[in-house]
Amino acid sequence: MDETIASKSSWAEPFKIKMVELLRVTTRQERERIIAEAGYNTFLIRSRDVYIDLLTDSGTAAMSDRQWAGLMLGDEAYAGSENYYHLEKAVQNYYGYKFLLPTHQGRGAENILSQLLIKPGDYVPGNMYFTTTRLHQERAGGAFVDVIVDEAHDPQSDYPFKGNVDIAKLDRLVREVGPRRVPYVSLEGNVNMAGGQPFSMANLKELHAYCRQHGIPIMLDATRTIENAFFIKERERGYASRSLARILREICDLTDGATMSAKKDLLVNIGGFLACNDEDLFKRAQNLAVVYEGLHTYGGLAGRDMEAMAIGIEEALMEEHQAARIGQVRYLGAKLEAAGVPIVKPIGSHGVFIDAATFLPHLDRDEYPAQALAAAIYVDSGVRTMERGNVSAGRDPETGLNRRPNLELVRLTIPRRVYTQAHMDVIAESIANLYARRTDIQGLRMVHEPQYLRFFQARFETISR
Ligand code: PM9
Repeated sequence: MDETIASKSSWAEPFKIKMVELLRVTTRQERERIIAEAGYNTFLIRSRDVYIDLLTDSGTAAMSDRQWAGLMLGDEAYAGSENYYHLEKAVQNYYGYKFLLPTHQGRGAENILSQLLIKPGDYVPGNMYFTTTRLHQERAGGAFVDVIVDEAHDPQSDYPFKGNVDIAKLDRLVREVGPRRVPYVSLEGNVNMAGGQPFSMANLKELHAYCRQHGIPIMLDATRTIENAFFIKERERGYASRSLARILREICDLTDGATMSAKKDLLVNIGGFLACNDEDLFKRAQNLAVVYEGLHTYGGLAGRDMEAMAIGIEEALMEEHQAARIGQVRYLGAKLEAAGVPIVKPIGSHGVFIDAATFLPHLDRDEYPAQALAAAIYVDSGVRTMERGNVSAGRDPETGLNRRPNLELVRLTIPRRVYTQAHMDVIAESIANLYARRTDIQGLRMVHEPQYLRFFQARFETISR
């Protein structure tokens, strides 16, 4: 590692606080009422009723003074905003793709990409599903096929690159259906649903060689790929002295295009993009953007949002930023581990994932242990977390049954540059206390199930024994 604060044994936030947002603390009695009114779904709680918000790292970052200053440079022209050209230059420079289409957020880009590349009856292999990504693939007529390494499905495996693609699994699919039924491989950096787990550069190189041989493009979900680059630098031989910017560029150069939710790595509250090297695909994407997003030079964003995103790319690539960001996540994870709380290993980049199936062995998967645990954590301390298990996985379109994934997790997602170490201490203490009383936690019954991405709006009741 470079000789920065990050290279010392302890780390500190590489910023100081200029403005604060006051928090409200509720009573346990209030929280019991609030969670029942929210149907035991943390997405349905009002933000004012939350003490520490670990629901997501999406759009929740604190922007820097440079980014806020960038907002004032917003060129709010309908067409050809200056900020679009700044963003285009930044994406070309750091991600290396030739063409850029801004979108309102990640799923806007996923929608366009899926509609353009997937035909009914196609198969889209990927290194574990992501909720919105798979939904758009399915709505375009494709079937998602999980080709991630087996270790990713085992919360206890401490394999350092659980985001890797299992090339043998991919090859089995390609042989079975033929390469023409595989429009692209969907490759996610720092796989969210596996606990924020990276792929290695060696694996990507192997995947690239395989895909070139079979004429299959690789489409990167670049949402947390700078965090993936951090792990490559830390864990993979030959990368310790390379900059995150160089590693990011090497990743992108091995892929054909990317969808991006800029609300994560890029430290903005809204925004995304689709980027690629194929001009024909780009032209068709620009055209489809006017149906769903807005004109191709703003894609549903204000000019100021694009400016903040362009600045965010540079800040996200600062080594000390990532060292502190991932250091904070690890600090919380280590505290929970020390208290005996079962968590996914290795600790990922964007949050600590509690293994709810091990935490609550008395609950069946169809009593939604992770949903029940997220509700119990909120009642205990006002900390808001998110279910990433049987509710998020949804139903198998063929059987109509719950998918019951092996990973039944509660995600404690850490917003970037928002909370302090003292907040981490409070969170760890509350969860450790709850772990001691875990047998009191009751299962849930789903009483309202929306058609799409049910985890956002589903409602539950407690099952009393
Ligand atoms: N991720 C998250 O909290 C926000 C929505 S789901 C609760 O983790 C990946 C890897 C994501 C992601 C969103 C999207 C969609 C695509 N890929 O939310 O539409 O983690 O900007 O991005 C969320 P948008």
